[in-house]
Amino acid sequence: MDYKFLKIENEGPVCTMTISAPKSLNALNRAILEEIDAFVSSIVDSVRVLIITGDGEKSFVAGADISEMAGFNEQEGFAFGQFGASVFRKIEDLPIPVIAAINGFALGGGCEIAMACDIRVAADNAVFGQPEVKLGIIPGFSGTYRLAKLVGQGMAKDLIYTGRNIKADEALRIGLVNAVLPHDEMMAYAKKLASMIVANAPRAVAFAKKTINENYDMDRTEALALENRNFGACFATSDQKEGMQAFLGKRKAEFQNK
Ligand code: CO8
Repeated sequence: MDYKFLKIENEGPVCTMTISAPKSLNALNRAILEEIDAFVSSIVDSVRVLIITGDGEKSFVAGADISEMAGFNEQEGFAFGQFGASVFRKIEDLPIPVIAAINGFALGGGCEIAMACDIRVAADNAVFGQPEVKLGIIPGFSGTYRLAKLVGQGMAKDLIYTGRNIKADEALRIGLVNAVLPHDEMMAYAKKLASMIVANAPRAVAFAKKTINENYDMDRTEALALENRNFGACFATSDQKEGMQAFLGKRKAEFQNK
């Protein structure tokens, strides 16, 4: 499929999706969200890691498109929020790891799409914030939930109530991002992480993601039982046999994703 707002690049098992609407600093309108939705739904098994980034030097995603939202009534606001949140949930639920490579502004919906990813690496010029209350709205693509989960309620409330922007170093300090790199090294670092993931047993990585995501909202007993079930399920995969035989045979494992 041809996309107007997405650039898709496949390098072996690593796919990079670049959101590209440079005139609005890659702000997300419905058409872009529809393309992301279609792309994420079409990802094939051969893709083992997805990297999401923004086009240009300056911005990852500068939020939802304010010019599109400005005239919404209540029902339209509800529907747009619901659609955006469903697209981000699809990203979060992909059976493969997703790395956000944050190359600049990650504001509002930009911070929210980054938080739907598994791992966030930021360029040193990245700026994060949930400035929605300055516009008379609240984070609507699941930011109230994911930001509080990631950085704690106190810090989430500070950022969301004040709408203040923070730089990459503060985002690192509060745990919003995993790593900060010089701008021109950030994508190489994201790809290095991707290649480390790709070397591992695909089914095990998928089980790990599913387990971490699902036990997030469970109580301890349920969460530990889920881990126990999924740990057991790993032993029904041929990759577990291969991984352990390779270790014992002092050779490199060749995983089949089975
Ligand atoms: N929407 C639409 N257009 C935008 C957006 C945006 N979010 N961000 C930037 N643009 C446009 C600007 O209007 C400008 O367009 P033009 O050249 O036609 O005037 C162009 O991009 C370049 O922007 P600036 O000239 O402002 O560039 P600066 O470097 O001076 O500033 C900033 C960059 C700081 C990123 C600034 O553009 C800015 O503050 N942008 C808005 C950031 C923001 O408030 N984002 C949150 C939006 S709300 C949101 O994301 C809610 C998500 C949940 C939605 C729920 C649905 C109901």
